[in-house]
Amino acid sequence: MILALAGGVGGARLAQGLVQVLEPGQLAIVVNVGDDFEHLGLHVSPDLDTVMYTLGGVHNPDTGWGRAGETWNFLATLGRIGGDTWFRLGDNDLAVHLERTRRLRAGEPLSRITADFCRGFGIAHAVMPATDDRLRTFVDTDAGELAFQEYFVRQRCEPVVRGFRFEGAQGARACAPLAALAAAGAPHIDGIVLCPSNPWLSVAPLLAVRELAALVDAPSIPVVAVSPIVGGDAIKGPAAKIMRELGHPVDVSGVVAHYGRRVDGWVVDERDRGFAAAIEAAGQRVAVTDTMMTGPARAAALARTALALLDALRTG
Ligand code: FO1
Repeated sequence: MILALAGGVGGARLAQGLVQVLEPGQLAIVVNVGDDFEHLGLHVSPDLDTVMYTLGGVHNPDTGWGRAGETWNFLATLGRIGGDTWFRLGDNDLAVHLERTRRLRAGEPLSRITADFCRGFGIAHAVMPATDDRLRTFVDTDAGELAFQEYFVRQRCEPVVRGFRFEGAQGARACAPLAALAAAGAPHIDGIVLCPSNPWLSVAPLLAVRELAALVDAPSIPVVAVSPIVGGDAIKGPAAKIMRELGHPVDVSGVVAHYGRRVDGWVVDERDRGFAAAIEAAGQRVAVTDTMMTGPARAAALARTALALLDALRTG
């Protein structure tokens, strides 16, 4: 069983590659919920929906989030009557938020709701939130502490980042399906893939869930990370800006240093081949390949490279 830890768009893209290579029983995709928030009375789970829509083949390829071919009648009327339209909710997307909110209010766990929704979108692989408990990412900035979507969408990641807080992390436990996998432990979990998601905004809130951190830190479980920084920049999103603001080198070395010993092997892009020697000198393995997931075939190729590195780490 491979665990893939996924955040936003980059995570969803590699997840789409992994599901082409691994059978449903061989892969579990564990998704960040730190971006979740209550909006217009609805519980919105952006990263879960981005993974679900991408694996369901209905995502908007331009934005990475939301549905392809979406219509915006609800939002247009909301605007006319003075509602908040800064967070764009499409008509098809709305069904997921309404039904998720209804079932959460009925006391159902997010992991069970997610499993049912993914089945509805024809997804055979296991997709689950890291936790069924409340866990929220807050970003400390020069404009004060901001809730995640306030920072990311409303203020377009413009405030200068000083740090992060994952509210609820202390008590947040792995969701039931993940707890079962964690209990099965090393022999059952052959390896972990850290998808090329934002290390600070998406992966950190995943690793704030203690059972997940314990699996990543388990000496007997190899961990491979795909660098989200390519050629000194992020493919999408504010990772490079955040690295600059936190004083990290904005390149592969900055990401490698950030994860430290938690990662046993790195997959870096061809353009970052120059970092391979230093990574290996530090005792980690490295694979150099084209990490641009421009489509499903490229995502599957990158997944194969990451899995091959896990195999190499497992067999030593
Ligand atoms: N991102 C935006 O930049 N603007 C939006 O209006 C927006 C709406 C939205 C609606 C549903 C959803 O699932 C995601 C949405 N996102 C939007 C993306 C979201 O903020 C990010 O995907 C994650 O929170 C970070 O990866």
